[in-house]
Amino acid sequence: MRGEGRRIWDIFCQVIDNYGDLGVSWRLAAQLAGRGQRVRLWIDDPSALAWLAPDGCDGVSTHVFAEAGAEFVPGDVVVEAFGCAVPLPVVTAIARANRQRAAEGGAGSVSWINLEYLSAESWVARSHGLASPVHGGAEAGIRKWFFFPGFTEDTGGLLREPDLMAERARFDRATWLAQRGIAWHGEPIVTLFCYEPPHLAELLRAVAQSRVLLLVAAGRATAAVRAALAGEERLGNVAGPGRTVFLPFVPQGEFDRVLWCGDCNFVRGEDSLVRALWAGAPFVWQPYPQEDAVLDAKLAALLAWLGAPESLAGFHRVWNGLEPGDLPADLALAPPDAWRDCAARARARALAQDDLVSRLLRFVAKSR
Ligand code: TRH
Repeated sequence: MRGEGRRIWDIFCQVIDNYGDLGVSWRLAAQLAGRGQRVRLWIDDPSALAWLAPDGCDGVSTHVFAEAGAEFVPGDVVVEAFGCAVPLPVVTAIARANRQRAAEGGAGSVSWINLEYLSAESWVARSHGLASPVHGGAEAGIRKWFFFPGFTEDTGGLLREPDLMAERARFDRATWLAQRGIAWHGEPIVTLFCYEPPHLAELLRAVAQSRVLLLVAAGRATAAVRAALAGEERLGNVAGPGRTVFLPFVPQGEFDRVLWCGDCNFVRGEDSLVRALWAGAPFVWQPYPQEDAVLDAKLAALLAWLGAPESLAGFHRVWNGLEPGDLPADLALAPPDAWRDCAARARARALAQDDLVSRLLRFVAKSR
């Protein structure tokens, strides 16, 4: 081991689609570096880093996933993000390094960690921290540890920068919007980061008819909104005082500020859900599209952890196409006190816990 507490990390990430895999891996890498760790991030497709993290981060270097071959020498911790299956030479190198370290007098083994997807489901706590040994072959004897992020003390926790809440408290949305040339006259702000939710047109209709500013995130959300708006415009449904502004891709820190502007934030997937929680305003979540039963279970678990009032839970079920009926869009445009209280209480509960990186550092210290 290289100096107590200061380790070299190899984080492996394969981009499936969207930005969550890279977004979470980068955030983890940057936060580890912020705690004095050295991180090598191995990615198959780094293209989104150009906007997600244009300034890079001291202590984090990026590498080509496929180039982790026979020459690879692992640092102290290998993280496989979201079961991306590290290349076989990496596994072999972990086994070799562990044999060498043992022969040199037990300098501590390489920790091999599978960082899993975030879910509020109850099985997460049961699976967090389990190890899976490799049987047979040259790699026999090494163990892969499963680290599950989560919303409770008995899981791996949530990623949170140490200074995030102080920055949030200092944030002034009028100034921020003005600096970005976005006209704002004090009307409610709703932000939208989504896939292709079935009731999107209803939301856009309601926005048009209210005095609301809708900020739409770049990429798939913008494409979905433009497509829905085109249909609604043909029907003459979207004339009114509400305004829709399409945002460019912005770095992760700026994306937080988009959410800090929102009186209600529509988010999706994994990372933006957590960012919406830290933002503290009411939010509506669209899980990554999967079979209805899986989606239903994930959503129900989150709503239960949130202690969501029935109006918020029902809104989520309709928004995600899990329940028939019209979308009560006006609730999201002027969130009721019950939604605001729920978001504030959930954030306070999460803030009272250690963040993911603190737990991961402790976990690694124990699992070597
Ligand atoms: O992009 P996503 O839909 O990612 C998804 C989910 O993580 C899902 O769980 C996973 O299975 C799938 O990818 C493969 O949503 P998510 O997780 O919110 O990630 C978006 C990231 O992009 C987040 O880190 C915020 C960042 N982002 C910016 O920094 N700036 C932007 O302008 C935009 C639009 C996003």
